[in-house]
Amino acid sequence: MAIIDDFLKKLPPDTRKNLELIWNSLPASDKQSIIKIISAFPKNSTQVNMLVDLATRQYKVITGSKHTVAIVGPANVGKSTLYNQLIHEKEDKAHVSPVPGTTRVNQQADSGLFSIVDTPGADAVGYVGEEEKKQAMDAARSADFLVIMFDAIQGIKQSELQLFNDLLALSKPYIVVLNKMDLVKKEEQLVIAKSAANLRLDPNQVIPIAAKDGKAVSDVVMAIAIAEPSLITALGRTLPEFRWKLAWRTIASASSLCAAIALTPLPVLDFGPLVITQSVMVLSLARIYDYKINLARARELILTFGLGLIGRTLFAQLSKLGGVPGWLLSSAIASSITVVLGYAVVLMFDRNRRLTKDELNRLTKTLTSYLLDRLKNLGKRKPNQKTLQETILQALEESGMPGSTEILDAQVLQSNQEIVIDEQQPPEDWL
Ligand SMILES: Nc1nc2c(ncn2[C@@H]2O[C@H](COP(=O)(O)OP(=O)(O)OP(=O)(O)O)[C@@H](O)[C@H]2O)c(=O)[nH]1
Ligand SMILES: [Mg+2]
Repeated sequence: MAIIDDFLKKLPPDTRKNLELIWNSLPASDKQSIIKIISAFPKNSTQVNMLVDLATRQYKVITGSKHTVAIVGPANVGKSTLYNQLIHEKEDKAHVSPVPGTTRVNQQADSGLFSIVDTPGADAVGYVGEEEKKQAMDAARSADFLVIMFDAIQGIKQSELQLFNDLLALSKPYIVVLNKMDLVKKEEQLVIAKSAANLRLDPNQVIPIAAKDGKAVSDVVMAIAIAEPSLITALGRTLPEFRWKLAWRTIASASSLCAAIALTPLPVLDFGPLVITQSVMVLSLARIYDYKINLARARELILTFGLGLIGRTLFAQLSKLGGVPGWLLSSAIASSITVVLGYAVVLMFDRNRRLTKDELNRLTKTLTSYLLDRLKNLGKRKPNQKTLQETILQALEESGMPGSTEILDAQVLQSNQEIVIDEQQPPEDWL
């Protein structure tokens, strides 16, 4: 067991606690196979690092502790306006005015999803300004997540950049929002691009909003959820219309991890970490759909779908055809069965609908064919895990599946196997 203890030591304490729980609930045979696999890794191997990464990211989802989100930025950018949109109780409303320096002290309230803090402008000068900046930075320091807000009209100058760098130095997860976009007429893209460039960010890392407008709330909430998976659980419970979109994030991330895991030249598809990743995914989906389930039951559920067998059979069939490297086949299949599993459990949790073996089989084939097609650009040589994960994530993102379950629903209804997601034809020699 020393090897597992060594592995667990690499994790942050709260993650370690969760992983220990999961480890303890595994049957002895799984434990044995995981120990065998981990023992085979050289010290500091990328696989171990990947598992550590997997554990930290995936297990965060099931901790579900209370979170604090602080809105920080220069004076008068609209922080209190956004805060008012996010909070639950009207009586907690912050004062809003066109005069810079309206908010003088931190104010905290419940958003229903997380606790939210409005802060004074953190860029003012002079004694009062310093005091206010200190307040804002204190709030940022104690928050779990930062919404860093700038003004589209004021743009990013030296003082904004300085503030941004001070906030980044806190090493908190964050999003950047550019407010008052309603005042920008035609040059929207230009304004976003310029602000992003000044902040040394990519334009798609800047979220344009108009805090005055209620729609900003869903943009901001969604962006927080994407940046911070541990909030997903709380969000799914509170906002049913977001459920599939949130579920999709969990599915896509588990699926790309499974693809990376399946790159290893070890027995694929029954591989312990694959099952662990899938179990945690099922557990996260259960949380999103408010379905009571524990880890042992999640694992049982995975077995009843029999996707491991479907994957192995497909692997055997496709490898006989030749021409496709083994790593590519196993990665595409591992990724597909994880998506199919995610969709199947969502159907069960959400609509009490159970897919048949035939339907599961068909979906797996279609998705594998789609992924093989998308992955073939990687060439014959095995890519590194990061490249593979990114390629899978992009392919899944472009599949049309993230928006709603419609494409998958339509696939289930199709009796014709040749219909392929996103109208991509399967490479004929592969299926
Ligand atoms: N046009 C437009 N005005 C906005 C928007 N959001 C906020 N404002 C206005 O901007 C001004 C400042 O808004 P606040 O929410 O008080 O800004 P703040 O960042 O909290 O300001 P301080 O507390 O002074 O730091 C007010 O007049 C708001 O009505 C927006 O999306 N569009
Ligand atoms: Mg304010």
